[in-house]
Amino acid sequence: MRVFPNSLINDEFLRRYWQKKPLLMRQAVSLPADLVTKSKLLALACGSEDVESRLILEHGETPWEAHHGPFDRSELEHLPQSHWTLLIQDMNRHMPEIRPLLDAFSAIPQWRIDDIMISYAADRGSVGPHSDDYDVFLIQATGKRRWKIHQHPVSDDDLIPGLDLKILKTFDTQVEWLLEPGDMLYLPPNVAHWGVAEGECITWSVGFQGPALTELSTHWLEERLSTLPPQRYTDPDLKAQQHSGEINPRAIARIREMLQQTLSFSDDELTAWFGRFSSDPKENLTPPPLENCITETNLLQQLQQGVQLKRHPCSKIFYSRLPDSLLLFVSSESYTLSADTLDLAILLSEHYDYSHQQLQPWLQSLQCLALLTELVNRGDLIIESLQSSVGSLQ
Ligand SMILES: [Mn+2]
Repeated sequence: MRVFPNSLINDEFLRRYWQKKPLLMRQAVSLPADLVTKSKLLALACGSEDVESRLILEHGETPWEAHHGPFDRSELEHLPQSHWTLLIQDMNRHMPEIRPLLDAFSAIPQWRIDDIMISYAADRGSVGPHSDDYDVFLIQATGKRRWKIHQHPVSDDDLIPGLDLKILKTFDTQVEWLLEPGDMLYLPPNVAHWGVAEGECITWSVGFQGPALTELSTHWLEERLSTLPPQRYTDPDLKAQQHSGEINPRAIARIREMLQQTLSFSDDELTAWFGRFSSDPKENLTPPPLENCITETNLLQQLQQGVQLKRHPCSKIFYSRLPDSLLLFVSSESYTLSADTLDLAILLSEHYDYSHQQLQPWLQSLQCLALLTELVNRGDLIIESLQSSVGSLQ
C-alpha cells in the first residue's frame, strides 16, 4: 500500500509557481500520524552526533534562544508548556521509511533536494518571522499551524541584531492561512514567513536548495588547481619600463590569461565535476565503507542465491549522459560506464531497493559487476541477507 501520493508536482506548478510565487494546496498530502511522533523526534534529538537538531525557545534566557543537539533527555523533559520548537534535519536519511515522500517530488531533479526537515512545536511554538534562500514545501502532518507571509524584500538591516538566528524585527502580514493536517504550503526563496503552532503540531519541510556561487567556485577551483601543473607568471618579453611603480595593462592581460586557464574546460569535464560535487553527502551523513571487502565472485554468488541489494539511506546516486558514454555519480565519486548501461543507472538512481530480478540482466557484464562490488565495498549499497529479507516480509 502506498503511504505517500504519487506526484505533487506537474508542469503547471513548475510554470506558474516554482521559484516564482507561494501556493497553498489544501489536502495535498495526508501523512500517517504515527509515522513521525513527538516521542520519536525527541529520541532522535537525544541520540547520535550525526543527527542535526535544534531547539528554539522564543522566551529563553534571551529572545529566540537556539540550542543545538544532541540533547540530554533531561534538557528536553524540562521545557516550558509553550513557545518552543524542536527541529531535525535530514529526516529522509535518519528514518528511511519517510524517504518515499520524495518520490512525489520526482519531477524536480534529485540533485536539487536538500532534505526533509521535521519539526515538533509546542503550543504557539515558532522559529520566528524569517526568510530563507531556498524553496520549501511545508506540510502540516499533525495539529495546526498559522502561516503568515509577506513578499517585501528583506535585507540584513531588517534583522534583530545580536541573535544566533535571522529573525525579522517587524512583519507586515500580507496573507495568512491556518494549515490543518494534509495541507501543504509552497514558498519560493526569499518570501518572508512566520509559522506559529496553534496547539502542539508537527510540520514536515521538504527543502530544495540550489548550490551557492561561492560554494560552486570554491569547490571547482580546488579541484581544478589540483590538476593544473604548478606554474608562475612569466615575462620573457619584458620591455624596459619608464616608471617602475606601474602595474601596466600588459601585465594585467597576462594575469587574466593565467586565471582563465582555471575556467576553461570541456562540457564533459564540467559534467563530471558537477556530478561529484552535487552527489557529495554531508559530512555527518557519509555511508561507512564495508569493513571486510567482498570480491566480485563473492557478490555474484550471493546475488545468484537471491540476495537483494539496497541503497544506504545517505547515498546520493545521479547520472549524466555524455555523447558516447555515461557517468554515474555516487557519493562524490564518478564512474564512467558504457552508454548501454543507461537502464542500470536509472535503476540505481531512482530506487533504493534492488531485487535479484532487477539486477539479474547486469550480472553478465564484468563492468557492471565490478561497479556493484565497488559500491557495496564503499558502503553505498548494502547486501540484504536472505535472513533479513525474509524477516522483513513477516
Ligand atoms: Mn523557513
